[in-house]
Amino acid sequence: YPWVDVASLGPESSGRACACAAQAVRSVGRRVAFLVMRQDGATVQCVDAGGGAGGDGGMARFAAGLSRESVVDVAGAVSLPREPVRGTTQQAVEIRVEKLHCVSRAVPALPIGVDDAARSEEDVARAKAVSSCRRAGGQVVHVGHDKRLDYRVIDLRTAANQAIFRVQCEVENIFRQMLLSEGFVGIHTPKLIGGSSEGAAAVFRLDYNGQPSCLAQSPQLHKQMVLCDGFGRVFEVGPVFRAEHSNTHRHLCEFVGLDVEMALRDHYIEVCHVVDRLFVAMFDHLNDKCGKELEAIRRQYPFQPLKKPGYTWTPWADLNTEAEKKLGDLVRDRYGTEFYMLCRYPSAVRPFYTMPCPEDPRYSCSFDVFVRAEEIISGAQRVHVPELLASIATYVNAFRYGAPPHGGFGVGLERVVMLFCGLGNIRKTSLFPRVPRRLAP
Ligand code: ATP
Ligand code: AMO
Repeated sequence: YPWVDVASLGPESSGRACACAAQAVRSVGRRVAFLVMRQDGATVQCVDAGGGAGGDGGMARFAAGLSRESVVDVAGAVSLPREPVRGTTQQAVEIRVEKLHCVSRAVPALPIGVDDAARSEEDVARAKAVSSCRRAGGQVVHVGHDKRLDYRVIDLRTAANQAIFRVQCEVENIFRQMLLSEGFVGIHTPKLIGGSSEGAAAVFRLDYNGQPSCLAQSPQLHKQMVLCDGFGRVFEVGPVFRAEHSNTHRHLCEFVGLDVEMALRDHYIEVCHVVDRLFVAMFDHLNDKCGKELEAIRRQYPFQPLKKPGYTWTPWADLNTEAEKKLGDLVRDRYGTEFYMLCRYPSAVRPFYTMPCPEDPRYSCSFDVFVRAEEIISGAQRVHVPELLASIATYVNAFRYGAPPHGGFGVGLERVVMLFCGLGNIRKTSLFPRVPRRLAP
């Protein structure tokens, strides 16, 4: 038999699907077994009707005894099932098993089941109401967030999680492709650095061969230095470390930063235009090309509408989480969009490297971008005049040897996916999230 992908199985296919995981195993009598097999997020039902290997039903009994999540190699003929397949992720055809080989046997009692982890809160509530859900010790099995993360290796097998990380890969891909097509150069800056780059409070400190050092909170200082090196437009995709101490729905201690820095001709609005082109193209692409993935995510995590507006905020303070939400409601209701940019933040609430506005230095040449009322991007024009900068010697010196006016922005990859997909918690968009009390798996 030729090797086939489960996702592309059709009525005319015939072949062998290798290394599928047995998501569900069920037997009927002693001669018939049903296996729901999963490969790369697609599932198909395999029926062992007792015909294979001698026809005495031995193979069906072997199949029925397989533990869930065992990796199994199946060969057989594709046929249309007697009853149409229920469940939206499963293939409309089934495989009549002729050969079956268990490649790797999973332990019989899994700490969490993939079908349990795949259940939405609504599914659990509905199942409780009709009492038709699988029960363990009289309880409907609902897998809590921490338990999912403890057993992330199983949790990541759900259709929604498979889709989330495929969407994340697309976001990173579009970021690179689009910037490369506009003449940006990809760079890699050091993650072990001598001091904090954003604010001393949220920095991980460590010993670097006897010298005090930090894990980079952003590539900020080095991406600016590269700009002074004659690269007119650069970007970086790399890890960013923040010593966050409280658990929030949108902060990780390690995340993937998407950073941009570029020379400016006239005004920091040139950076805003890059952000606009990049993210409009990105969101259009996700809507056009990731329909299947977005549907799989929505099936488990339906989007919740935002609350109503009505809020006052003092003009010289930074926005807190609640103020961001209220602003989001107002913009959505007035302008019909959940993707917008806020410019000219008060200088006092922006980092030391931010350029004050020439016409009124109480404001700064800076902006943040919001999706569904939460920040995904921070950006600004930078101070390129050495006398105006704080004293980090190697950084300030870079501006003494000739430095063009420049600006840029930073985006959190996990936040883009969380907010685009309305997921509500950044732990869902990090493969192995690092939050204050979690260092494993
Ligand atoms: P960044 O820290 O990179 O600027 P951010 O979204 O955290 O991104 P901030 O301006 O720092 O933006 O914070 C905005 C608001 O988010 C804060 O006023 C606060 O309400 C909340 N917040 C930020 N960091 C934390 C944290 N570590 N713990 C709890 N709340 C936080
Ligand atoms: P800022 O500190 O706002 O700006 O970070 C930029 C973007 O990174 C994301 N982000 C986070 N994501 C997950 N967990 C966190 N703890 C976290 N903190 C921030 C957000 C945020 O918008 N140097 C500047 C950027 C620049 O001006 O170029 C900076 O780091 O999406």
